[in-house]
Amino acid sequence: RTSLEGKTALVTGATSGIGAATAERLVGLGARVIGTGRRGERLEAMRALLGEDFRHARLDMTDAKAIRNFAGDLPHAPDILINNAGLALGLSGADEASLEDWDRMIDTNIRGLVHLTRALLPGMKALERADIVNISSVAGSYPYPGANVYGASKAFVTQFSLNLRSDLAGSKVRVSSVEPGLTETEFSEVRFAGDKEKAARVYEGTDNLTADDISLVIADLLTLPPHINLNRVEIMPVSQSFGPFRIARE
Ligand code: NDP
Ligand code: 8X3
Repeated sequence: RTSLEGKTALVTGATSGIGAATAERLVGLGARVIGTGRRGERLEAMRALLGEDFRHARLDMTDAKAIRNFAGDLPHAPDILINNAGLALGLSGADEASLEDWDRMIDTNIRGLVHLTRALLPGMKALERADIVNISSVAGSYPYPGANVYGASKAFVTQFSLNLRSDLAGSKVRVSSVEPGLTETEFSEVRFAGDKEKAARVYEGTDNLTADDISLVIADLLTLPPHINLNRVEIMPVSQSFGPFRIARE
């Protein structure tokens, strides 16, 4: 295992769920973490919890100019970039879904992620070694009803990760697509517009994954010997598996 001591990690969406758990774990492993998100009070709470190894900046991933300024103001490129900020909005069929929701998922999960990555990539490539971990989803590989644009945005994240590997051939930058399944966070609360009861039902009786579980996998891949690149890591709780094809009959 390699050490994260002295490394700087940028974690987007560090105010909740997988991002918050990852920030905490990486600080625990000796990294200095810069956490971002829109909710300033959550970032302050993370700072109070994690101390001076956690620095933070408010950053809305749908704001291209803010991303450019944020990346330009960093004193140096991070050794580790965890592209985690993202969301699903709604579970309606594609003929009924809100275009506004679709735009916001595209702007956050795709546009924001590629803008930040593009801004940081030259600096990261110049480092002796660096890591990019993109949080995709099982929804990027397997279709399910109502996943329409969310799932497609995650398919983009996975393929972008693999294409980054192609473009970074010969460099020391590793890139991984981490693809979690059912993980209890604020994800479903956001998807169902704040309906906590509906969100809780998603996880009821499932022995689901937790944000901490995903942070464990992320820490694992970051501390593997530097010549090992996990291209894709798909993770499900044992309670989750695959359904049959749906066949409509006359
Ligand atoms: P949470 O809702 O708990 O966390 C989402 C994080 O993303 C928050 O920190 C939020 O910060 C941030 N975020 C959302 N929109 C924006 C924005 N416009 N600008 C900046 N930050 C933003 O959910 P998860 O922890 O579950 O989600 C993290 C990632 O994991 C997402 O990409 C999600 O798609 C993915 N994922 C989740 C799974 C699950 O089952 N939970 C499974 C597979 C993948 P803030 O609101 O403060 O801006
Ligand atoms: C989140 C997992 O299955 O709810 O990406 O789409 S799922």
